[in-house]
Amino acid sequence: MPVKSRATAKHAGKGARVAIVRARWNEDVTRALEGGAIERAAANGAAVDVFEVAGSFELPPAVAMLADTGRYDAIVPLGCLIRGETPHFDVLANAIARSIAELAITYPIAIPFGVLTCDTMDQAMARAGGAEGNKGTEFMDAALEMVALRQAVASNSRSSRARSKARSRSAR
Ligand code: DLZ
Repeated sequence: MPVKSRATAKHAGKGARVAIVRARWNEDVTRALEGGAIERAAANGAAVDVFEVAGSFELPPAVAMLADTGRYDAIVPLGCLIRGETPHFDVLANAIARSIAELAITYPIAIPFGVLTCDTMDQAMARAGGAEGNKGTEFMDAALEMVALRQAVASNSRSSRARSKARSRSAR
């Protein structure tokens, strides 16, 4: 049975429990992302706890730790990787993206990919409240929309089960 409700951040925000985990590397950028994310969560009525880790590599284990508490509907990791002279950037970016994707499909909560991967600090600042907007708000939107989708799918399954129970009772 198709899920008919349109899952939007607005539907899910009210009462949602959200954790933000922010990496301190490239802190001007990650603080700006955090500001955007918190603003968007508050505008949608979600309650937010904020945690910090050293760098983006620490984001996946921190997300897993917080997910294990069972306290959150969404956990939003925020980081910023800037390309340097060595292949370090690619190694980190690939490992972090893969780990966050794995967490997102493993835990029954919303976990967006909230890590900027940029060639320069200018590119990063442009995406943290500059010319390209604030990606922190988009990461929070993506998380709240997934919370809404989960709620819609769960309530759709409950209705289907209730309908099939009613049908089997009336057939008796
Ligand atoms: C080591 C490192 C480097 C070179 N660059 C970044 C970066 O651009 N952004 C970021 O969030 N973290 C960086 N780090 C730190 C690692 O993510 C990690 O904190 C350390 O390797 C310790 O595990």
